[in-house]
Amino acid sequence: MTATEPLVLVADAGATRTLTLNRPAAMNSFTTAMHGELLAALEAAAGDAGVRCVVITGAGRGFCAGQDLGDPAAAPGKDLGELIEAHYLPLVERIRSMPVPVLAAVNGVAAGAGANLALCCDVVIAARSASFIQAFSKIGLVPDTGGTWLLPRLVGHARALAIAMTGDKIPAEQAAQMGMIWQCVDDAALADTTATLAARLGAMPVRALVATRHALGAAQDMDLRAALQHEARLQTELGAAHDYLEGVDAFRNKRAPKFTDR
Ligand code: T3D
Repeated sequence: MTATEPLVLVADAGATRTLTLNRPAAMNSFTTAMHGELLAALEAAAGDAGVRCVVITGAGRGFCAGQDLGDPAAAPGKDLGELIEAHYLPLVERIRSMPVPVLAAVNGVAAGAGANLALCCDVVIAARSASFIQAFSKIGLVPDTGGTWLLPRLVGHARALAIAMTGDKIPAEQAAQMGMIWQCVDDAALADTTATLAARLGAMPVRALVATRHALGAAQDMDLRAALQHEARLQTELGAAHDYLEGVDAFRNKRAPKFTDR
């Protein structure tokens, strides 16, 4: 890797934009510079009407090893809370507010903030050789990058607490079995499986998919009545949008729909 090589590679295939974390020698761990490039790439994807699905993956044998522990931003004496607020918080919020589905293609180990970066994506597909490590406890920290919120919701309190306290490596297959991620596939199938799902979701009514992400997240903190009312409000919005009219017309006329809303 040369000094000028991007820290995040950006590639388009149809309406899918793939963002590849590109610090393979350091397991794609986060420096301040890589944070800047990833956030900028996500902003660009959000603003590009031609992008209908985003994939985040890693170069080399790792997905992401969390914070680069050698980066000056994380040097002893620094306020780590400030680092989190400045970089990891905006990253999670940017991903969770993307106007298109976001997939994580976890090609190798995902540790610390790297694990939770994957888990905050909409759909996580991992290679069989990949693993997830809540590495924070091993260096005297708590899970960040949304880990305290995401993990219990994905796997339940008992598993979340044990995973976070032990910092044990959870193999991809076990992660899929316990519902931490969507799917574990053979290493050789990761790219194709991800590309196929990304293309499929990108051809769907992405505005409704994004509203579905929002609705499921919001419902976590609602009682049933509030969730029912929230669903009704969303159907009011979506039912007046182009994609609903298109979907119903295509169904009634037995033709393939062409969804364009974002
Ligand atoms: O500042 C703060 O801490 C606040 C922010 C918190 C957010 C966080 O993410 S805290 C958690 C930080 N991450 C970790 O603690 C994970 C540290 N890394 C590991 O535990 C292991 O490297 C892995 C399990 C990820 C992979 O193990 P393995 O045996 O497959 O590879 P390796 O040999 O350990 O790593 C390969 C290289 O990547 C190695 O460099 P070298 O010796 O070949 O020059 C290693 O130092 C480097 N590397 C891996 N992780 C990091 C890293 N370099 C800097 N920072 C890393 N996080």
